Amino acid sequence: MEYQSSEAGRSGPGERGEPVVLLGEEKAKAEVLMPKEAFNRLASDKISLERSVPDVRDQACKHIVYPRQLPTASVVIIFHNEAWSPLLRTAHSVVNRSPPQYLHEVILLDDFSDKDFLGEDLRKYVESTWPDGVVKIVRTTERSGLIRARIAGAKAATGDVLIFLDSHCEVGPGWIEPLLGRIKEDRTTVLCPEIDLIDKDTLQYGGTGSFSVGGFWWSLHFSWRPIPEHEQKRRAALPNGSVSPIRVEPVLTRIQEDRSAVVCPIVDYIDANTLQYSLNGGYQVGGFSWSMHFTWENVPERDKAKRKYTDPVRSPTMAGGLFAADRKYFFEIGAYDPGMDVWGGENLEISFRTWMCGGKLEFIPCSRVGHIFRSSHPYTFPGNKDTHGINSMRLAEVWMDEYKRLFYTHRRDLLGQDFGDISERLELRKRLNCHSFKWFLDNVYPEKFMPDENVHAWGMVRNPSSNLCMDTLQKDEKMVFDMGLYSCQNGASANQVLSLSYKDELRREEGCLDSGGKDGDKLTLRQCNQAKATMKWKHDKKKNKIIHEQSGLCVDVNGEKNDGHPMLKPCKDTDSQIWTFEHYLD
Ligand code: LR7
Ligand code: MN
Repeated sequence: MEYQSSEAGRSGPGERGEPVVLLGEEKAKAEVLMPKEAFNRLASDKISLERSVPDVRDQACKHIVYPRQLPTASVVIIFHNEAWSPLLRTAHSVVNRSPPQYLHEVILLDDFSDKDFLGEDLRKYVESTWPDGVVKIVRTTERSGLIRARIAGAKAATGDVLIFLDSHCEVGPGWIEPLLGRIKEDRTTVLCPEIDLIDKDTLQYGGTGSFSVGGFWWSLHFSWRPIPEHEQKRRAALPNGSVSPIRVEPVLTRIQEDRSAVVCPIVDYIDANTLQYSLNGGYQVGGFSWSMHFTWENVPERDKAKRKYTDPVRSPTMAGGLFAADRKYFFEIGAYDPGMDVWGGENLEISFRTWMCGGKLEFIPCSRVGHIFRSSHPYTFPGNKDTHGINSMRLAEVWMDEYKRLFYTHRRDLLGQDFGDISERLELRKRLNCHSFKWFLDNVYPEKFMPDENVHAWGMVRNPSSNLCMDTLQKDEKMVFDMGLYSCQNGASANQVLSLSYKDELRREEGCLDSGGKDGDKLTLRQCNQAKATMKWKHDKKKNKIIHEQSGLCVDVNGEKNDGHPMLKPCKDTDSQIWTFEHYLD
């Protein structure tokens, strides 16, 4: 692969993805810029626009040979007032690391930026750097927001496959072939590369380390989750030793790669009588018996295990910015909701819609793209609107059926707000004959916890004598914290929703109450873990106690202070140990 050798001997700040650390005056200057740009622009400006990045792919990825005929790509990079060096480093990395025969074009879609250097200067730079015209600039005539900007980019594109990127990315070696190969194999797949982290302070390019898939919170924010067990099983159970069909046709290429390889095709059957051609389902490798006869053997575990690092991983959702789809298919399944403004929500919308309307969403482990994760948005939100909130309302109203209630539990403030006209999106859903949201939950995201379904009880957990309820006190559920108490809000506060699950957990969406089990211990909310005996609780609506199973101690309201915490106490007959759930389901 040429790009690797040409990048090998480079030296300079940030090469090989190394961090750039500023000192003295420069450091001070960078700190002043930080709040505005939300990343270290001075560090970025020091780094070559064509810097090398480490090849963080698994070794097994490097041995995959793709068909020589792949669909062509239009890479669409949308931006609004992006800084110069990250924007152009994105473009350079794409041109330098994509085989030219597959790169139909790179579209820099300017969403009505008002920074001078993004006007004429950018045009001149692009025309002189890429005189063959492979990089094009398309500009919107009003601020469109990232959703409509992507639609505009997709409409301007003419390649077979669309690949969207944020305007502060660097693609890794070999990033494009696995995306194009998989779409060639199945045009109804929507694909995300594995997203690597580019540090906002030092611009260091670091691998993600562990593979994750996308989930969501009922507040309709995106979350990362470990690959669930059912997906690991599905991948492990793919036909014994079969390799993805994108590895067929590789005989010559394989020998070109390694002249010491002796290569056999898979042998299919042609029936001697009927001449019917049928595929060899087995995909085995050759062995021998001690009587010196040839035998067919199953692919040994050691070779199968490698596929764990190369096969597509199905994911319920995507983060949003970095993905590939067959261009025509992207429009067939409804592109994006053009009624969504500026930022937010479109990532879950396209995820739910893809699955519900017959497509698949996958992460491709062998395709790696780095992204600068910034701490805030370095651009304005016209009208100061909560666009994530309103966009999420549109998505909930169109796609989530009765489950939209769980979104509004978190966003009561949105109830009754104007979310615009959604009739065309409802029409689309009907026309495509899409599945229900329940189908999506059952089939694509079965591990998603529903606070008010398949549980013993849920809602406010109230101590009647004090009228205090268990309350997260606004703490972020991703953190570890002690459960608090607050005066009961009569079902109006998402902070007071807890569920008693069939697994005897006292839990929220992802966090479960845990306790050391000693007299006086608080109840700590942390990541649920079914293996933990200290996370099991018993409650029955007759005695109204909440008993910590492992220790046998009872939850006690512990005083009447609003800022207090419930704690474990020896069980006794007292009002301070009485608890009722708002809703009992059995
Ligand atoms: O009005 C705008 N017009 C634009 O063209 C606002 C933004 N943009 C551009 C912007 O210049 C950038 O290139 O849109 C792109 C995305 O904006 P970011 O970088 O501010 O978004 P983000 O990275 O913070 O947010 C993630 O979620 C968003 C939800 O709307 C989008 O889907 C982003 O693309 C998405 N980014 C990623 O998925 C990258 C990986 C992050 C993770 C995890
Ligand atoms: Mn981004």
